Amino acid sequence: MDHATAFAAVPETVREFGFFIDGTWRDTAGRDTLLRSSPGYGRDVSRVTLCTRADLDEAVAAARAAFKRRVWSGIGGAERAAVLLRVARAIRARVEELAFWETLETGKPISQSRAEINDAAGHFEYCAGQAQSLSGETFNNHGDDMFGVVTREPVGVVGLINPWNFPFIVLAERLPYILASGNSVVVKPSEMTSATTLMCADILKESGLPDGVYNVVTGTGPEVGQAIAEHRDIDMVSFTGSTRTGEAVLKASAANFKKASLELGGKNPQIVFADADLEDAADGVAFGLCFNAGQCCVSGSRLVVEESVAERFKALVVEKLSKVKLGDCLDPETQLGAIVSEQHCDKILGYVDLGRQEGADVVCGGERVSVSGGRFVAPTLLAGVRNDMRVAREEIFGPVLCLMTFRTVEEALEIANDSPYGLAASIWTKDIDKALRVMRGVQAGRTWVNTTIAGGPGQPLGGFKQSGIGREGGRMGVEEYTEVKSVHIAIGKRTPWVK
Ligand code: TXE
Repeated sequence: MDHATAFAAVPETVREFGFFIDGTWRDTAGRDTLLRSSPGYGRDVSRVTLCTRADLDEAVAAARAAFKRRVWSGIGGAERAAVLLRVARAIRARVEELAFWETLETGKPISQSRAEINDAAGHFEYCAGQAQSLSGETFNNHGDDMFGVVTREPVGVVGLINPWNFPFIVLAERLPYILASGNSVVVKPSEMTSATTLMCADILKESGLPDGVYNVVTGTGPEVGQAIAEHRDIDMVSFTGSTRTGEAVLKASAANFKKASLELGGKNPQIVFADADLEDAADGVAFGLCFNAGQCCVSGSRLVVEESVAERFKALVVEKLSKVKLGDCLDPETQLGAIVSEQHCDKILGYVDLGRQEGADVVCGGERVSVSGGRFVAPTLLAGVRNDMRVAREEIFGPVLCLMTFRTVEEALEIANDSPYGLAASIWTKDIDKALRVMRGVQAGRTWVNTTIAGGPGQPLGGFKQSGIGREGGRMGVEEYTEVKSVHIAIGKRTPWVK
């Protein structure tokens, strides 16, 4: 079968995955397993092992041993960079296969999966540079008898707990940053979307990453995820997921006071001023809502529009949403993909009902759409929403947009910031002063002006308030996974303390 045919249709057989410890595959024989049904097609596509705490202990021991052997932590940044660049090349060579499995398990459109896999390679390339340039500080101003240096060293063994919405790109926004300084890793992908994280193990091994540095244990959050957070031989945990689970991870990580980096939920405002290019803004709002079917932590799910243009803007957004192509996830023209699980679909539609009960109008969408055997939710606009309604405060995590209006810049900021979350915000205006004032005032780790969900490896990601702790990506993303050591070095003969 040629390349194009192999990745063109849902496979006839279920793909079995083992798990990966110390450079070797462990098979699923005699183990409890979990079948994954593709959200876009309603057909079983993959099966993973439900690992146990004993499996995790083995993975952590392998990661610790590799760290202590210094096979990765002890080599130079240039050598680490060479491996990371080989990984990037290998990812690019396997874009079609990785994107295909990403789409099958998550339900995202294939064009989006391809873009995410290519972007993932970009993170490995960026981190090759970071591996070589990571440095500390020197203090040559302590006087003639003292010299100071601040060094950075890898934290050790990192536990990485990842979500189902962006399995490979979330991995790539963390893994190469973790590897750049020499750490070892134990990853637990979401039980629903483990394939590409497992496939990454072969890529890393073929690219020369020493055995034991990258380990993958699959399974559920309450079993394996919780055990990672609690594990006394893991030095740092990085978690991406819901704020509620993030709280549990943070509490469990106190067992050995491990470092923690958390990227959590969001309820992100799209603030549209009357002087914006309304056509551009409506397009951006439609994209920000429909990207990953709204199952996105930085989804622009609160539309905060200046009252004088609200009716006109609402019509523009509805027109855009009516043209979004929904359906067959392997069709390159599809823009809006499937909803990850039946339970999650019920949750999204439950919020639409709640919106009605709270007094909102369902202007468009609001219903489930079944095509190609998959489960989809039509892009939905709720108008007449107040910011104190539950639909405006809670993360719906689907293509459901809540429209609110404001009259002044101050009111826009008040609405934007009146949220337990602070992950992202978008500002649409052609007035530079207004854009800068709102950018400064808004409480959000990522802020966009006249665009939304833009980014790349260089700039950090993370949230204010209940959207998280720490930053991933950029130089800070590498530094996050290091410990800082402050060193004072005496020069010359000591002035005696005991006379
Ligand atoms: O997330 P969880 P779920 C939000 C979104 C969604 C809601 C629930 O609102 O509707 O969360 O989704 C692992 N200890 N986001 O239930 O539980 C789990 O196996 C340690 C926002 O899928 O946060 C998975 O690997 N780990 C978000 C990961 O945590 C545990 C992305 C995320 O699952 C665990 C996803 C435990 N006790 C959902 N319980 C974002 N910010 O992008 C579960 N896990």
